[in-house]
Amino acid sequence: ENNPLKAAADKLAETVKDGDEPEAVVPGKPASRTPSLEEPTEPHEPLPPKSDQEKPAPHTATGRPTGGSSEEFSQGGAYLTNAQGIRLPDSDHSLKAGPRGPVLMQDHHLREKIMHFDHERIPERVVHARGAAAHGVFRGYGTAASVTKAAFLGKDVETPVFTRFSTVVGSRGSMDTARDTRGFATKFYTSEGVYDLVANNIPVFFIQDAIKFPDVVHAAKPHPDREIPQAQSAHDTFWDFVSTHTEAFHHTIWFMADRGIPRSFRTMEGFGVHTWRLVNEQGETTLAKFHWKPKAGVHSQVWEEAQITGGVDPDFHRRDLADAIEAGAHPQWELGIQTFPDTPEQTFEGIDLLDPTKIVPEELAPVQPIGLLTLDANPSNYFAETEQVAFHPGHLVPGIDVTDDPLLAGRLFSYLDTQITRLGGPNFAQLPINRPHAPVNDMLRDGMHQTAVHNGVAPYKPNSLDGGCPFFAGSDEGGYVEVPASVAASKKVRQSPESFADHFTQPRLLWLSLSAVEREHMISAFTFELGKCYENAIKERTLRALAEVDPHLCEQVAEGLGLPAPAATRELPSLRPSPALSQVGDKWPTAGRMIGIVADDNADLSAVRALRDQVFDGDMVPLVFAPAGGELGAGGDDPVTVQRTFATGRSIEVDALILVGNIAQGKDSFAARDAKAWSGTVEEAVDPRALQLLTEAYRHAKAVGGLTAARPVFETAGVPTDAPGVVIGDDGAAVLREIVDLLGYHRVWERFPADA
Ligand code: HDD
Repeated sequence: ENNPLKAAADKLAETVKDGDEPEAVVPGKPASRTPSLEEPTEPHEPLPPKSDQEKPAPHTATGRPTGGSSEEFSQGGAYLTNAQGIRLPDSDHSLKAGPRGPVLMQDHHLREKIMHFDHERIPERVVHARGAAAHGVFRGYGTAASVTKAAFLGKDVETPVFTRFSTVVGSRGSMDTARDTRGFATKFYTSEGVYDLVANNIPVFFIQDAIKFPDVVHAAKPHPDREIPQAQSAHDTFWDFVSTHTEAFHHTIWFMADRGIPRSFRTMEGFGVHTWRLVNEQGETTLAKFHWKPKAGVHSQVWEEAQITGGVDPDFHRRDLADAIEAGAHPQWELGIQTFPDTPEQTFEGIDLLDPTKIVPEELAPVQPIGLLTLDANPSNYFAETEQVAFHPGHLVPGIDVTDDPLLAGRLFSYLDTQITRLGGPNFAQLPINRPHAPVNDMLRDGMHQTAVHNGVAPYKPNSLDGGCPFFAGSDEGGYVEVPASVAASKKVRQSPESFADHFTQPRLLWLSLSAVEREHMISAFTFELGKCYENAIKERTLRALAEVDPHLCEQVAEGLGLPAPAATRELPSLRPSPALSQVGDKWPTAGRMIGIVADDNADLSAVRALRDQVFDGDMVPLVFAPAGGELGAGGDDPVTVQRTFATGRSIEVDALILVGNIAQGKDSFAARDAKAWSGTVEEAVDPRALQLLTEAYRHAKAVGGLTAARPVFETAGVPTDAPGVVIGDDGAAVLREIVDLLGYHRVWERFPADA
């Protein structure tokens, strides 16, 4: 009973037809498998191993499994062992000839420990090296059934997923808040096999042809001589490339906009960039672009905030994602598609759908929701999961196929190839995080890091020795059948189509669609980035490109650089703005936002407690800031735990700030001494660190509030109490209500009227 060999043999016997009956396989005896000349035609489970073929024992003598999950492999039992399972009495001292004598070569434990350590790092991803990820679930709405047969998009079908967010340029240890594009890659473990949507938070790409990927990446990475700057585009080689290769301009202008410095992974949109070909049950095809829409709204940092964050909390986005999930504020995105008829031209409203540097404005083709992604669990091991996950745009399921986008073609090669270096061989699909949740029977064999113990003798097709296993699956059995799309018969050329030639109309569309404050941010971003370049020729060339986008943009940046503003070479097109491209204007849910409450021992602690509770009640996160750690009101009935001291906390962590007291420093207090060490002065009536918290939050257009007792802090800081988004009152609950209302718009932009 429960004998897998017998069960498999019985199953096999059932599938064998009359008149062709083989001898029954008896466990322990060789099975007779007379090869038939023809390949069998009925699908069935793989044949059992022959009786003379033993797999490694599935259990140890103590009954512990030797295979299966990774913990069972490498982490079990109460005693420290070496990699061979030998228990160890000591792991702190090398084996020596006497306590002060030489270390002995025969110390095999020392050698194994150091050998393994020496190889702990694997090559980082050549791009997107820095990332953070989470597990989750995707629920299909069933709304896409008319255009795709992909099973995971079916109504209420739930599919486990793993999503990794990343920056592109920086190394693994670089800061999260660099101005950069963000990766947004999702692995769907569907019932039909793995589907990867390898997306970015910017809807277009730098290049139209994958052959130029090494060029753009070499230009953006640190200079090859000194290897600086790290995780920055603000340097000569990047702008040299972008200004001489203007098809990169559309992507570049997107990350010079606020999209380049997201507030959180949770507040980013995602875009599949390419046009994909969807196929429904009837075999009809539709072209489509994928969009992720964050439920929390699209929201960015401001530039100074991003720079401060890079120093005080380089792990800001990673921490934010993990904290939110741990706190139960599970981030969500709706997946949507823009659909276009699959015409022979593959264009829509004059836009070439095969050009990955072009968007289709949502006002022309609405984004139609097809499912919901919820990230609800943090990885338990960064290396095993986040580092070893391997995405590939060619991991597709039936119902989703490729188009002839030349950028996509190169990606379909590159992602598989890169894993061989990064993960040390071709068997990375066997790593736990990459394993499909659908059965795998691939006939791929051997190679570095092979962990499967395959059965059978015939990993080839056709065969009769393994009973014809495994069988082919056509469309009806869920096989992936490529769409028989026509291929243009033409001569071989190294050329782009004429329809890829316009590099400036869509950058202008973005500029025209932004709000005034977003335009000011973009002007500052260009001015900063080009200001970091040394070569005037590069700045001048970029200004010429900016002139083709918009004269105001060009003039303002030129003024900042101290250079003359060139004129456009053509009459700039008047375009209808696309409001969907702006991040400003909508109101969003405030759940999961962070509210700083600033107090000290002299503050009204009952007000602090009440505020803290009300913030929690609104599904937001309160952070109590105080001059020193520990508790406010320590020793009293109901002390308040301090989450951030003035030394460890900065305003960048919070979305809004409420001051409860006047935070004055007693002359001999710890606060006064600490503030003196920090600022060199104890003159001020208000702790200078509280002033900094307030002025920073104010300058970064955050809602700030205070109880009436805190007025002196606002006055000393020079923050006008009647400015937009500044709320002072006696009633903490009322102050918080107003603050939360302001938070729905993310920032108080009207505080700084923009004139762009
Ligand atoms: Fe790429 C990683 C997204 C163009 C070659 N890419 C990578 C990741 C994302 C993207 C999100 C990180 C995946 C992860 O978290 O592991 N890449 C994009 C998008 C593109 C794009 C949206 C354009 C539409 N990429 C692109 C091109 C090439 C590559 C044109 C090469 C010809 N990308 C790679 C790569 C990486 C990668 C070298 C590095 C690590 C990896 O694949 O696994 O193969």
